[in-house]
Amino acid sequence: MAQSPTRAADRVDETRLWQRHMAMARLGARADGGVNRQALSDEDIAARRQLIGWAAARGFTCAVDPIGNLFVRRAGRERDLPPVLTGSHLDSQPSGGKFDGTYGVLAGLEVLEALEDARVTTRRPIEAVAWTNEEGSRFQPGAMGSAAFVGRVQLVALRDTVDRAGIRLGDALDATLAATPGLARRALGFPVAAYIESHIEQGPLLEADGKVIGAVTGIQGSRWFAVEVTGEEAHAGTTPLKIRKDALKAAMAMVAALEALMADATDVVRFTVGRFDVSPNSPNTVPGRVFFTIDFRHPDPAVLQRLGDQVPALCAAHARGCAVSVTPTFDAPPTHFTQGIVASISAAAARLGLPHRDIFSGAFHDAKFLAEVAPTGMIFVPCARGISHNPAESAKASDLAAGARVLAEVLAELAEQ
Ligand code: HGY
Ligand code: MN
Ligand code: MN
Repeated sequence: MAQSPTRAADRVDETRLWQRHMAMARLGARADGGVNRQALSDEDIAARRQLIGWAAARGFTCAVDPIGNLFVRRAGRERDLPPVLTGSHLDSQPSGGKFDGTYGVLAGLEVLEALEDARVTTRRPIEAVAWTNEEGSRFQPGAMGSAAFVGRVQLVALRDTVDRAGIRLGDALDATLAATPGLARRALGFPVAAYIESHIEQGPLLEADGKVIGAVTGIQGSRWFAVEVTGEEAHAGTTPLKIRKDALKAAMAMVAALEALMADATDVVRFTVGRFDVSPNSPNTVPGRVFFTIDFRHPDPAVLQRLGDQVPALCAAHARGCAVSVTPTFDAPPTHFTQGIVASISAAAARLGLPHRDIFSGAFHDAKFLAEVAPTGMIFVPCARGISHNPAESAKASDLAAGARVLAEVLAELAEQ
């Protein structure tokens, strides 16, 4: 009897998917169980090499573009059609977890393997992609690879960005590309039929609701600023306060004023000062320089504009005789995903008997930029207590596999269109 055509979703292998997460987690492993695999680092290179190795073992071809976006391709029946893309990122926060970003890349690879195992062909090629520098921790801004892919930022302007050790992004990128030789090289950006990204929710809603799948409807807006306060180093014992240009005291006043500006009794505004560098950082020298970052987010573009536009003047108003520069480093308006794609994700979850709900993303993702050039959607799965950007980040193997099954259904459908 002819074997009934299996669905790729039926061939998603929970153990293979989980073991690959554990293998990736060893690349940049922290002693506390988390991951430190920052963009374009040796650890990132190791992760890229691991992905390339798994892809090659299955006969998938790999390609890379000038900003290091890494593509794993499964051919379609009509090879020249624009591919359906899926993926996320392999870079992590300095004290990140095993699943943020990695899940989306490995779920994409898992679906390519499941399609092979099910002997399912697709009209269009399907590619799993690892976007460069989604986190924006080492080099600002975030989602750099996907933003460059859609032409939102120019690579040439990014190459001179430096990390805290003074290493240029261009040099780290060249070293990364040189460390993965032999890959087909692509131009930056090409036509994409559709893009689906799988990701842990990084929040508590799915777990609290007892849902396994989130059909993501959109992403809130983000505005980042880099603030540099320049005062005058002076002796802590001999310098009267009234003649000091104390960069730390000024920066503290700025942050206090920003906190008052961003105060929101409904707790919708997200305001974070994540980096605060003081120099010379000596107990008995008045700080001459402070660098700090602002990460401000909101779902309403009017609020993003109204509050965000006040940031530079508010910092200047609390300069206390210091020089202040406020540089916008990221400005991404809210994103709303394609209705049809969101519906396909919900329908696939329903077909597979998985409890699901619509959900809006508080975190940004590469899908934010892909949505500018192609029908785009995201699949969320729960993570324990919503914890992320934290070594304690964790997820269940069964939930990861469930998300990959929904991904398989949706990709197979899109790749036949
Ligand atoms: O910051 C973000 O929202 C993303 O997790 N990098
Ligand atoms: Mn992420
Ligand atoms: Mn992240």
